[in-house]
Parts: sequence; C-alpha cells; structure tokens
Amino acid sequence: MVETTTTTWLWLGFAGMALGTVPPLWQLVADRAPERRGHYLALAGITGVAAVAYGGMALGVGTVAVDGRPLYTLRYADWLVTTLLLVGYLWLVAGAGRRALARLLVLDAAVILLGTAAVVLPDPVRFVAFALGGLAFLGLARELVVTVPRRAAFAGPVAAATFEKLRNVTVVLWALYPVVWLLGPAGVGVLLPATEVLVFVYLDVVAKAGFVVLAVNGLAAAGSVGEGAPAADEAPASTAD
Ligand code: RET
Repeated sequence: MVETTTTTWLWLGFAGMALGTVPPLWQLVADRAPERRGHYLALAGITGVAAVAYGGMALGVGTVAVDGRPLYTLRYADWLVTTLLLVGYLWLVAGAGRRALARLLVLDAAVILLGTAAVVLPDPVRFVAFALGGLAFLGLARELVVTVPRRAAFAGPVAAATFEKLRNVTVVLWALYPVVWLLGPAGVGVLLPATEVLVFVYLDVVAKAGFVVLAVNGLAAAGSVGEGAPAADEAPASTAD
C-alpha cells in the first residue's frame, strides 16, 4: 500500500509530467517543419513516459519492499528510459558524432542500473554499487561539459545557446539525485520515504518538464531564424576519439 501523502505527491508528479507533454505535442502539430518532428517526438516521449510511470506509481504498481525500504521499480525504469532520451536529445542538439552518443548512453545506463543495484543488493556491496554509479555520473558530466561541446557541430548560434542552457540545467539538477538518494531511505535514512518521494517529484518535474519547455523554446527560436535543426544523420562521424 502506498501511504496517502506519498500518493498525493505521485499524482502531482503525474500532473506535472502530463502538462509537460503538451508543448512538444502542440508544436508537433503547429510547426510543420519535418526536420523538427523527431525532436518534438523525443521531447514528448521524455515527459510522456514519466507521466505514465508516475500514474503507475500513484496506483501502487511495481512498488515492492526490499529490507523494509520501498523500491519503486517504475521510478528506475522511467529513469532508465527518460535519462537516455534526455542525453540523446542533448547529443542531437550538439550534433557531436556517433561515438560521443555511444559514450553518453553507456555512462547514463550505468548510472541508473548501478543505482538500482544499490537499492536491491545486500548491505555493504550496495554502497559499492552506489559509488560506482557516482563515478559513472562524473564521467557522464565530463562528457557533457568537455567532450561533447568540443566535438559539436551546432546548426547555428541558437542551437549552441540551447545546448548550453539544457546541458547546464541537466548537470546541475542531476548532481542532486545521488545526494537525495543518499539521504533517503535507501541511504542513511535522514529523509522519510514520503519526503524522498516529494523531493524526487520536484527534481524530476524540473529536470524533465523544465527541460522540455526550454527545448521547445529553443526549437521555435531556431525555426524563426531559419537555423534548422541538425538531423542525426547529418552529424559528422567523429573519428579522433
Ligand atoms: C543514483 C544513485 C547512484 C548514483 C547516481 C544516481 C543518479 C541518478 C540520476 C537520476 C536522474 C534522473 C532524472 C529523472 C527525471 O525524471 C541512481 C540516484 C549518480 C542522475 C533526470
């Protein structure tokens, strides 16, 4: 059973994500430029998948107890799918080459899978998994801050500015997740389970719905100056890795 206050937060998460799905879907219909369709669909997927996950969590789907701690399997499944979409979108805006994409996706998946392992594994080992997840996150942040901009082939100044804004929001907000995780019931237990859920709902909504709104604005701005959007297959294949 999911406790009442927690359920309220989870429904708020559902509402925030559902609202965050409106702008990209709207633009999909309103902006007929074919080169931006994929972008709008990816963005709608980020908040859309999260809305479904939050709806499921609010209904108690996939929540199990591990050693007396709640494990929201839908949370980690959602994080896995949507963080891959988020870093994939950053890569798309940068146009940084296939190898950069492969590194981003592997590091991102490692962060979430190690984080999941850190909830389910027995006691000392799970903190090792957490530490490795933290290292993978540092690698991911380094890619986004150093490597991807170096390899980027932006479609123009609007895309470059959009990338920088989205990347900064992403790196700063994501850095708070391991902190909350560590303070929460799976870590040292300073935060009550309901508080942890509230904080993650807040972070998730800003990291996803906020990201999507900024990205849609960026696309509209790029479109209005005729900048176009870099298509994945136009990105130069970087060889010097
Ligand atoms: C974990 C624990 C292991 C170490 C690290 C973590 C980071 C998780 C992150 C999650 C981001 C989620 C987002 C969800 C959007 O809805 C798994 C907590 C580093 C960065 C953006």
